[in-house]
Amino acid sequence: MAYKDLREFIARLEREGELKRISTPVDVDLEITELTDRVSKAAGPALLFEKPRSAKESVEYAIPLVINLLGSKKRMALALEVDSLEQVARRMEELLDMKAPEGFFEKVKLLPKLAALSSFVPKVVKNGPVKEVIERDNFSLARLPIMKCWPQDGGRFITFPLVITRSPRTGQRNVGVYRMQVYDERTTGMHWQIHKGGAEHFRQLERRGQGRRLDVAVAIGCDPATMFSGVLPLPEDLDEFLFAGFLRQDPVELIKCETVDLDVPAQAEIVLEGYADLDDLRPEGPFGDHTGYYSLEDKFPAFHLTGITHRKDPIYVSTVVGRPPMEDYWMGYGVERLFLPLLKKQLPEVVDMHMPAEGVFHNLLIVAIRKSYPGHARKVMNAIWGLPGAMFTKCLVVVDEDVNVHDTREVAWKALNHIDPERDIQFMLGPVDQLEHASRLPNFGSKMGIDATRKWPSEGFTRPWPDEIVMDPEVKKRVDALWAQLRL
Ligand SMILES: Cc1cc2nc3c(=O)[nH]c(=O)nc-3n(C[C@H](O)[C@H](O)[C@H](O)COP(=O)(O)O)c2cc1C
Ligand SMILES: [Mn+2]
Repeated sequence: MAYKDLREFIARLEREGELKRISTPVDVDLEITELTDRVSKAAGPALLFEKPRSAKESVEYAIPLVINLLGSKKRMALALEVDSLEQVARRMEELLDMKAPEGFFEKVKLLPKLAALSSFVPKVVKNGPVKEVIERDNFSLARLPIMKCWPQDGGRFITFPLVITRSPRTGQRNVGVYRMQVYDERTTGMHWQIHKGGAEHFRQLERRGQGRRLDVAVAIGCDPATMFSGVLPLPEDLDEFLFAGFLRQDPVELIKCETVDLDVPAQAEIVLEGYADLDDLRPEGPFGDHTGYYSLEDKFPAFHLTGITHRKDPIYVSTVVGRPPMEDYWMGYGVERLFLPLLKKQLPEVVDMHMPAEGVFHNLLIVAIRKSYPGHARKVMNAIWGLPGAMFTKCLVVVDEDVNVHDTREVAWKALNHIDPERDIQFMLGPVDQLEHASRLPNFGSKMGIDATRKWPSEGFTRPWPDEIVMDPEVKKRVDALWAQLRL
């Protein structure tokens, strides 16, 4: 049975020994980060801070803060109610196998229309706990235990919001997790990066010239599949809440907002309603980011609140990013496993892929392929750089199928042995992630592909390729028997 809401997930984590309650008052300014970071690095549990406070503001918040909910392989699996993420990947494969159109784009385009998804279309309901308290006049963000994460951060940031918008062109909904810097009690920043769904809707409004305000609703604290759907790089015409329904095998319940024309999860803990204004861009940041560096100040739209609805006793969900690995790495790992079947549909030669934590998603992607023709690795590089999401990959390493991409020591050993750098490294120019700080220009820079496959005579490599050193199996057997006796 799908988790109905955040609480059911928290209760499950507690039963599994995957969540620790902290009743000691802890400061939302930096202290929660430091504690969470230590727990993250030690592969520890989710944390429920029952008494967040702010010494600076002299506040003891009435609302508890939960963090690191998805911060391990086990909790990612619990979130999606599977024994291992491979199970979700298999469900994804089954979904894709129901119809077999040609090519990745057709597949992806088809996703929203698949009959198998139709039973998971969000259900609009009349009542829901998120309406237990409706605040249209006397509302303020100051009651929420919003963290200042790192010393040089430009302020406090809501870090795990589900930002909901509707396309002014097609009416299609989008949900994305974009951080929100608190400017005052009723205004925040809206950090949707240039390539993301929310930013596209904002541009569409500008192009159409029909009004200057884009309705935005923000849900904080939902069932874990719904929260996770906000970080998925889904195609533009696939509603994240529909996909969340597929992930949880039960439709998401939505309910109408009070002050804007949008629907939000009825089981959410807290919903912020408001709009982004084309004429109100403000400095946003700096913010200690996924990369382990601060992303610098830049201009983003302001989000003006028009109301807040919440449960009687809401729980605020936060996350903190920084030097990897942290909670976001495990979310990225979930995305990697879920999207591998989709990648394999388009590129059947792909055997496996992995994004190591140190590469912070876009900086390093390792792909193992079944190599069938000369130049095959280059073909795979070009294809991956043309895919949504994967297009940002800064360093792409293509290895043969016998390499375990999850073992970075094995990858480094084999790849470094296999390359003649001048011959095997391919540079490419194109769009880069907005968080990229080393590229020559914001959002535009170079990428590198490394062909670390064995080189073939048909690729001009006519020297003999040596075998890997492997012990004779008979000898291994004899030594197995000796091993116990020798006590080495
Ligand atoms: C913890 C966390 C914070 C994130 N913050 C941002 C952000 O501030 N801005 C942004 O554009 N993307 C951010 N992302 C990535 C987006 O959520 C992700 O790219 C998602 O696919 C966007 O959805 P969209 O494709 O519908 O726009 C964040 C991801 C995580 C896991
Ligand atoms: Mn989207």
